[in-house]
Amino acid sequence: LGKFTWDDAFRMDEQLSEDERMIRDSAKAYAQEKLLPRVTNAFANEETDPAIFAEMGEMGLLGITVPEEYGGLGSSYVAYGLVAREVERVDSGYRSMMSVQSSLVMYPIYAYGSEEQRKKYLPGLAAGTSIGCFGLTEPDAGSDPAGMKTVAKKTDGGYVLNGSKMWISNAPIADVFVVWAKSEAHGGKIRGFILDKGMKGLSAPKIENKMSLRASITGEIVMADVEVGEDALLPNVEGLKGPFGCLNRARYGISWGAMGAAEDCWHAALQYGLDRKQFNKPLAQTQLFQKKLADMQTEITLGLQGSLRVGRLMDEGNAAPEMISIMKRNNCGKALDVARMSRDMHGGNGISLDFHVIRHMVNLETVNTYEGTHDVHALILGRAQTGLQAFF
Ligand code: TGC
Ligand code: FAD
Repeated sequence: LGKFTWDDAFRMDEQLSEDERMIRDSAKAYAQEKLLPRVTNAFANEETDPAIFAEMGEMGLLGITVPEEYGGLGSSYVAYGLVAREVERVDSGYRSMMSVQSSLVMYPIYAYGSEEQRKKYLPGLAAGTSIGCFGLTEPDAGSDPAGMKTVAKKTDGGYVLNGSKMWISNAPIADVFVVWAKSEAHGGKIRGFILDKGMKGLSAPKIENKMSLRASITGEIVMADVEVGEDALLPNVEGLKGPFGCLNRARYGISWGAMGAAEDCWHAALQYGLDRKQFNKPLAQTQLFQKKLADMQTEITLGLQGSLRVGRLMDEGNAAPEMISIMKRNNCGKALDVARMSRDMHGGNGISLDFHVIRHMVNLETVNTYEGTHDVHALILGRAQTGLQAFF
């Protein structure tokens, strides 16, 4: 008979390479020792510590799949997923900071950028001494990014950009802005531009009063006649497949990350049930409590195994975007269910930040919404089955 470990039911550990286990363990040690002690205050006070980027850079957690010659780790998508899981086990906001930097800023500069752009930006982003953000969403274009209004007009030596982006992670503290705009010189097609902090006409006001992802700063990007040279254009991609190519990577990472947050909620519920007695016995000795623990274990085990499969296919260059939609959608939805259940199982204590679970729960509301909402991914999967477009 095979061995059964309650918290690694399908023995994921033995499906990983030694390198992957090492990267996972060092991410876990960093997250537990450096991020966990500061997260409650950061969330309560809505404070983002920019030093976290440099710490992550030092640990090699930024740009894990980017080649070493540009400062990355040159490792696998599975390793990237394992890191996302460990960071989000502490907080979805911290994973957000990391995944925007890695998948949404470093990846497009690496994949679509010129050699000069790679050399100029990637080493600082990998070290975390430079902070990046990714501007796709606009006030009137969220699920439908093709409806964006930001435009780039041709000038003599480059372009002038006008428009605004909304809900942009890292924006108020960013040094590097990867923004997407309709370029008149390219027949109105969507093109990517790299903007630098301090450019005339560029500002990134903070969005206040978020009740979710409070440890990760979010802002707008306002572009009022921002003039850039030709060298700001990402030369090697055109159309929505540019931003979507980045989103495929980030969505995949989120599928792992959400499971990390869910695991933290599950383990907390188990421990709480063992410690807390009502009616003269531990809560964990009741049938209802055990049924909920079994549901959590089942969903998390299946979710992690699915992400691992997609990660292996990504590492072979053989994953389809629809596979990523299945995993992003299901793991976020299931993580939210687990967090809500765990919150309930903690009774009154469940609403206190001291028990961590409600923080995960409200964070996962965002995770379920950004990078394609739960329902938008259903429509992607519905289209793939029926051949029928249900977006509009
Ligand atoms: P559609 O007609 O389907 O496609 C337009 C073009 O894009 C190509 N494409 C893809 N390419 C690569 N990977 C994918 N996943 C792709 N999906 C589509 C497609 O082949 C086509 O190319 P071409 O050459 O033929 O033009 O596009 P649509 O306009 O009908 O839109 C479909 C829809 C609704 C699925 C899409 O717009 C969508 O996914 N909406 C959700 C928007 C979204 O995810 N926004 C995320 C913003 S970034 C963010 O949230 C960061 S949070 C990060 C954090 O803090 O962690
Ligand atoms: P909408 O698109 O208006 O959707 C509202 C509701 O309508 C949803 O339930 C949706 O599922 C539903 N809906 C939409 N279209 C359809 C349809 N055709 N059929 C049925 N239902 C539909 N964006 C970036 O570009 N960069 C970032 O770094 C970034 N970070 C973010 C950080 C946070 C904290 C948050 C909250 C968001 C962030 N986003 C970012 C934006 C995020 O990607 C969008 O919020 C998301 O894509 C949804 O867009 P929306 O908010 O405009 O909602």
